[in-house]
Amino acid sequence: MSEIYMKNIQWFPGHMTKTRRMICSNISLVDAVVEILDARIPLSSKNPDINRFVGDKPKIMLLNKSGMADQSATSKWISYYEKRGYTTLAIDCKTGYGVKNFIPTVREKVLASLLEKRNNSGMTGAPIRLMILGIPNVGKSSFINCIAQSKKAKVEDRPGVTRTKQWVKIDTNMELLDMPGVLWPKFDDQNVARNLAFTGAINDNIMDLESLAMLLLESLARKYPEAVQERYKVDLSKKKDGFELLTEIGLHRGMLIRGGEVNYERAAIMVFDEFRGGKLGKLTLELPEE
Ligand SMILES: Nc1nc2c(ncn2[C@@H]2O[C@H](COP(=O)(O)OP(=O)(O)OP(=O)(O)O)[C@@H](O)[C@H]2O)c(=O)[nH]1
Ligand SMILES: [Mg+2]
Repeated sequence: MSEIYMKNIQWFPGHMTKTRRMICSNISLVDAVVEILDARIPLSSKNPDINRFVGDKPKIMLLNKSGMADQSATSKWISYYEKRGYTTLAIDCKTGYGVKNFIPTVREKVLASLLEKRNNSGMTGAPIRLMILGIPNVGKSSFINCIAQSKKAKVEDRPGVTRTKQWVKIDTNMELLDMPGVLWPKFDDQNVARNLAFTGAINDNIMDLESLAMLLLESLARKYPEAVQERYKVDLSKKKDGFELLTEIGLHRGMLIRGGEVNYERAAIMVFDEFRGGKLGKLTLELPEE
């Protein structure tokens, strides 16, 4: 990631290197992989290394947090991934949307041939084992809790909550392997790095939130001007840069320090809380054709 946004150059934490190894050493224990993407950033949240780690294991993609994403964009992303051969579902673990389609899709589509083989050889009792992968904070543990209908895995609103692998038995037919979130060591595209930071996949403590909030506001003002105007009462008839937007929003919300200057840190934290909390509406930050 660019030095402008990072306080700390050592940004790829050691625990992620361990997770990458953990994926490779546990992959032979599972029948398929579930890759959870963030429906607001369905391309940026796709780990380019995962296919290499999981080899030819069957795979299903879930676009989670779809309740916070633009519905028409989510449909476009589903066709995008389906066209590329991935079975893909939109879900939301907060509301439960789409989750009931998961087990039937795994049984009837993703693992149909394996289950048929097991059936033919009389091995019907073996449980289906699935590894749950995805970037930090995307909702892997929430998804497991949603399927298990109980709080078996720890969930918090920050990246890096799950620190090691954990098997969760759903019933006699299914076991899910929760994994820590994993990123990749180098972002070739700055937009990808920004999208990950905007949505909360990277620890906020290692970033310059003020510059990041300015970039987020610029991006939202370009893609969803009505949402920004509606929420923050800024006039977007004239093009404004991120600094101007954050200043206007801070002034409007009365977030000032002594002397009347805007408290940019507070304003930035507020913008992130509101964006990540879905207060600006249902937004998707990237579209397949871009
Ligand atoms: N709005 C919304 N929030 C969600 C959804 N799924 C998860 N969350 C929230 O996202 C945050 C992270 O969820 P976790 O389940 O801990 O994510 P994780 O992928 O296990 O994160 P790590 O273990 O840190 O990698 C929590 O605050 C969840 O409540 C969803 O579908 N919609
Ligand atoms: Mg987790």
